[in-house]
Amino acid sequence: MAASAFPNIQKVTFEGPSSKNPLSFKHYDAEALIEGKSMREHLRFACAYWHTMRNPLADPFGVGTAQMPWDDGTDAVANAVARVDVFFEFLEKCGLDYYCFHDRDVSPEGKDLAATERNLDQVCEALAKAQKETGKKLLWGTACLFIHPRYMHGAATSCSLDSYAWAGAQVRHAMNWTHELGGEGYVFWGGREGYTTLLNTDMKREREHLARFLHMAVDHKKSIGFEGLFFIEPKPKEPTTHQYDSDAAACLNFLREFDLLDHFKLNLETNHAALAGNSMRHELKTAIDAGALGSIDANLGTANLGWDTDCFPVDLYDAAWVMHEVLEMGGLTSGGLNFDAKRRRESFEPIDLFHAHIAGMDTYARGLKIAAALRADGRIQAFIDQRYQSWNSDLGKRVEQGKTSLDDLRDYAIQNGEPVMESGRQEVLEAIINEMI
Ligand code: XLS
Ligand code: NI
Ligand code: NI
Repeated sequence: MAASAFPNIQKVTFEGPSSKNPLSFKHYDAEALIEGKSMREHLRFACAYWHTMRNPLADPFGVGTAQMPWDDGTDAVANAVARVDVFFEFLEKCGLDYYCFHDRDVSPEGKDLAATERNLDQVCEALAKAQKETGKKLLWGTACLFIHPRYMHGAATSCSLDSYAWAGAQVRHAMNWTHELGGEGYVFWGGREGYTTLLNTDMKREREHLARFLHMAVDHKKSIGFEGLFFIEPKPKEPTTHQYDSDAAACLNFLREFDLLDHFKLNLETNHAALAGNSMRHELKTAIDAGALGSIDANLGTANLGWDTDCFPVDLYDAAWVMHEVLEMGGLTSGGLNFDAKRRRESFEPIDLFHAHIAGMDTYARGLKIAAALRADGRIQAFIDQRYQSWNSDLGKRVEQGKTSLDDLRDYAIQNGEPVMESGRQEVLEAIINEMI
């Protein structure tokens, strides 16, 4: 092991809500039980390699500000390997059990495809070793098909077959390593799988190519015996004007249209839901009702900005609803809560990496507690059940079973006269949530 990258920081521990120590957990108590299961098992926190190790904190108007004293700033493989130890020291000290990575976060491009593959092999060997030493696990891996200029027109939806082939090669190799590292899932986020303008785009062909690409990925998965889950991560735009996987419903439609639904679940990101103009809870319900929620990228957008600002998730309402839906579906299985989040450009010191993750972990720990409290309280669920009471009648049941006609409905309406309405009581329900928070 190399010298410590964070020599003045001890392992972060749970000190409880009254602690004023910024390097402690106030709510995340890994072994504490909620609904009979430890917080660690409920939350399955993961750290994003790209943000934690590689994000320089630049913006469109300014250069990066992040201090990374362990990084020599070069694209050398040795530098990439050196980052691995730093990353695992961070995971250990911050109490994060899982991580996620793109191939290009961990290792640089080489002079050609074969050299690029060899670079990834070297760094992934270091990742395997570090996992073994620390017991940390890979939540999911993925291929970066959006940074390099060869993907300017898209990857699996490129007008260029040559780019499409490179993308396939990259996914193949990234999936092989995800499998080798015991990854629990593999993500497809189609950053450039969409269009900037329809003026130059054959949308029908592009969507069909994407489907063929995903089918090839499914075939490859089977051929190497990878048993992890495949996740599609919806996002409506940015960097494209329109991304084909725009939201959960669009993804499900795509998967259904191209006979892929059995092979994919969704990785939903809070900030992407906001960009799509949906609440995260809407996205979660859409996926869960289709049996397709796989994993979650936990972050937070900046209201009214319209950009994927990837702030650390510190919104209690958001976290409570996310955890409520997760509890309702019976928990995340192979998925987790991945902090796809970056510090603000002004939070440039290494210690800010700790502050940011601690804030996110504590927020989700509280979200979990609030969600469990809402379920134990039961008033909201009881209200919903009561609201649909009329459907428990004989006619209601027959409608739900598909045993009625419009004639039956008419007979009933004639007999029963004008429907009597009841209040939706939204404000009462909102007040109950505030009570729990
Ligand atoms: C970008 C996406 C990306 C995916 C992984 O907005 O969230 O980070 O999670 O490729
Ligand atoms: Ni994401
Ligand atoms: Ni994102």
